[in-house]
Amino acid sequence: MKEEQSSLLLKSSSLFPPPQGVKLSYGTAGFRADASILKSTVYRVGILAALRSLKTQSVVGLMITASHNKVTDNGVKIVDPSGGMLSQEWEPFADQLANAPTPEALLSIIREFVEKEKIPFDGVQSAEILLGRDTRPSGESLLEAAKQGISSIFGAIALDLGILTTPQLHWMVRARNKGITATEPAYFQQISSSFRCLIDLIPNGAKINKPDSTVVVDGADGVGGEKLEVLKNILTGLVVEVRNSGKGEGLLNDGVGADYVQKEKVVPRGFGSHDVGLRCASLDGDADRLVYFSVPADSSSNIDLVDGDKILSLFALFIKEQLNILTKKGNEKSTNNFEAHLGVVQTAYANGAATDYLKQLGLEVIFTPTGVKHLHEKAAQFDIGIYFEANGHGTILFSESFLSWLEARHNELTSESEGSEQQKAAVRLLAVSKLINQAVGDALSCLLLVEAILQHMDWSIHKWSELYQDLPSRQLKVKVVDRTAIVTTNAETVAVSPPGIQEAIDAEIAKYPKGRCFIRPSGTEDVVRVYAEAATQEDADSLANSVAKLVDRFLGFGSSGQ
Ligand code: 16G
Ligand code: MG
Repeated sequence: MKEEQSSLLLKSSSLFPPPQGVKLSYGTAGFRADASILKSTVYRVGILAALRSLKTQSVVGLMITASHNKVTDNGVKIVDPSGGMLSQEWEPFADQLANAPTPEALLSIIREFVEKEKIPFDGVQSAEILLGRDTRPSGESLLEAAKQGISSIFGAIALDLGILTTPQLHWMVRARNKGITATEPAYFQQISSSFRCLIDLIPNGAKINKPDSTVVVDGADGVGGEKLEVLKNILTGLVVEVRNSGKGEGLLNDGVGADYVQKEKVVPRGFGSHDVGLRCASLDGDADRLVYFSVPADSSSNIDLVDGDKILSLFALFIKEQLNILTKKGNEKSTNNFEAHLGVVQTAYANGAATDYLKQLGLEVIFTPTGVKHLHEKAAQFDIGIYFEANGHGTILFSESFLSWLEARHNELTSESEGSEQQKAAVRLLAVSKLINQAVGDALSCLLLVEAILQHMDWSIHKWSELYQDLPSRQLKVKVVDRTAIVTTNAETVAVSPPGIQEAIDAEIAKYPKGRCFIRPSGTEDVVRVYAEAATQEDADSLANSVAKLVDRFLGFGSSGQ
């Protein structure tokens, strides 16, 4: 590393001292903490982003958001050149950078890493980083810190894209590296036109004048609500009413948003008995999660939740149907067929009834640990891989080889039999691949796909919700001395440490019909999470409670000395 580079790093990092007595970890989805202690971390992630861009010789992204966390928190994460999450191999380096106590320690960590990774670091190569942030008030000054980090690496430039949803930034990084226009208008144009294409192909003509063609969306008082206000004006074929768009008095994620709705199973602020029967949806604070809900007739605050599992089921059903039409044996040449491998990916939080339903559709279902990076990786192994967490984060991935086959087949069908059912199925699948965000789960694009499929099927939210009945479940969290004492395996369904705890959990599960329960350390909060499912709500509650007590007995504050 050149002398000037080293002294620039020493000088600039001395302006961003790390917080005292805090150990930061890249976690499930980047660094997150109270915004007041994050400047140094964000500055250092700026350096990390520049190094990642140099290493990959591609554009990377840096997003400032704390998603569904409270408004006073913030966070930062990196978008890899593919548009996905930062390579997990780099996470330990991110932790080291964030926790280096002094400018000198920071410099030596960087030096060592640059050498080990053979990063071209001569100031000749250039690095480019796209920056985005959500609507949190702390975002602007943190973004400045990120810019300082980036400009402390010679040859690195930052392009500030301002306020964006997290999935928009992922989409833009991916687009940029593919040589496609990477702007917000281009993003809106792509998702609105592919939505329109699906609507135009609805059997028996568009049904947009039906009374339930309106979807009412809770924008969590965040960036998603703000962007949806723009998107809805360029959409045709759907009426969107946005509430909690961030323009009013309401506070981000405060009694609103997908995380609140999914966990509490109650209406968000601004919704109530006047919405009985309407199709409602909720985005999270950075618009990478989506859940639907409706307010039942006898209620003003309880909801009928239509979660990520049901979104996944709806998508799987539609894709499977279109694939069947496209590849059905007929008079076409058999060489034109492609045995597309369609699979779905879930986590242990998926409701047991959802998994049964998907299996019964004949789909291959696989499980991974919690966190988008794990699900995404597995879904990418299929020709068409659909992944969703119950909390509403998910997308559909199409492999390059399937897409090139689909393009070719589409061209062939268009010249041979334009307007045939098969040709329409090919157009629909191509439209889905453009509508759905291939980089990461995206609430706005998923919302449009759900709406297009519901119109296609001519289904109400109730019909959709009745695809299967969720098993009653309960989630609890337990504060413990050290949550890392829990080590899990089999996609987090079995705790291998502390010794004996799994046997004790199994003994509890055995007491309840259809009982299922697991524990895992949270990747975003200092707690252990307990999930339980059983045939009745009472049983699910009781199972969750007794396992929470077990966790407390093994690892709680009264457990030391055990
Ligand atoms: C993060 C993850 C989400 C996961 C959640 C679990 C991403 C983009 N987000 O929000 O997928 O479900 O963490 O939180 O990966 P927990 O570990 O606190 O339960
Ligand atoms: Mg989020």
